[in-house]
Amino acid sequence: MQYDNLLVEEKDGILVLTINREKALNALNRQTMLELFQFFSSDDPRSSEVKGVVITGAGSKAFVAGADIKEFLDLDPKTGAEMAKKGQDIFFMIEQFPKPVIAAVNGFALGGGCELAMACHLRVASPSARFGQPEVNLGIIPGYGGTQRLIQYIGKTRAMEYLMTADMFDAQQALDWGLVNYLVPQEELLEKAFSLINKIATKGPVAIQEVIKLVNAHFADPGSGFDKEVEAFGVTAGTEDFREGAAAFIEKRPAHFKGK
Ligand code: DAK
Repeated sequence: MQYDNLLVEEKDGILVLTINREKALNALNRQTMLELFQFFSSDDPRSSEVKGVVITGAGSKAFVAGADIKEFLDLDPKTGAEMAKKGQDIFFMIEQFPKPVIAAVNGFALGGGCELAMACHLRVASPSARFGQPEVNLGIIPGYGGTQRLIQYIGKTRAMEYLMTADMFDAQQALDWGLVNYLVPQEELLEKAFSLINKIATKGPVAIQEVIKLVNAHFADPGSGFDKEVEAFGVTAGTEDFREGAAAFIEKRPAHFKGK
């Protein structure tokens, strides 16, 4: 598939998706949001050979510096709400993607950029990463899930402060507060994301899909997570992969999973 604002490169079975609008600090305009939708709904990242997806930003300054402010000047209540719904749906699609999606945060991750990073399953950041939800500076609120996901990662006390003050926090704070999984030098960012995906790729693919669904289920409907775990356990217990994984353990050899 051809994209204007996304670069898609395959390396060792991993798709690296680069938001490619460096001059606008990779701000998410409508076209980029559409392309994210097209990418995640296409067969490319779902094909059985793909181990996972890494999302990063072009250049060394920004992951994504927000939604493209220059495109939002003509919003009214109806189009604003419609766009928030569409944007949330795209980010849900990333959050529920059946293979690991890792944000490699290489600079500013603000507004929609912070929301995009939070929709990914894991985050690795470089020392130059800066996170924030500065929407109130513009007189709006986050519309792509930021008010909800920021609480999940950094807790209500901090989320309330950063959503109201529009302040940024740095990569070390993001690590200490649990928003990012690893903080690594800029030049090792992709390598770290790749090593996480390669490790996950040695596990049972059906089990990984179920883990993603269940962790997300906790936040969508906390009361039903235990019941969903019982159901999902039944699913994984019936797979060929489980039989292979158990046999491999007993035979003291690596497992060869088929995703069945
Ligand atoms: N949108 C458009 N252009 C942007 C941009 C953005 N978010 N961020 C940066 N740019 C552009 C700048 O305008 C500048 O373009 P030129 O002037 O060169 O043409 C270029 O990128 C370089 O930026 P700066 O010159 O400002 O670079 P600095 O190093 O001085 O500053 C900065 C870097 C990241 C601190 C600064 O650029 C900045 O504060 N950027 C804006 C951050 C921000 O407020 N982001 C938006 C948050 S609001 C919605 C749902 C969600 C949202 C909106 C609507 N709906 C449902 C409708 C979400 C909104 C947000 O994300």
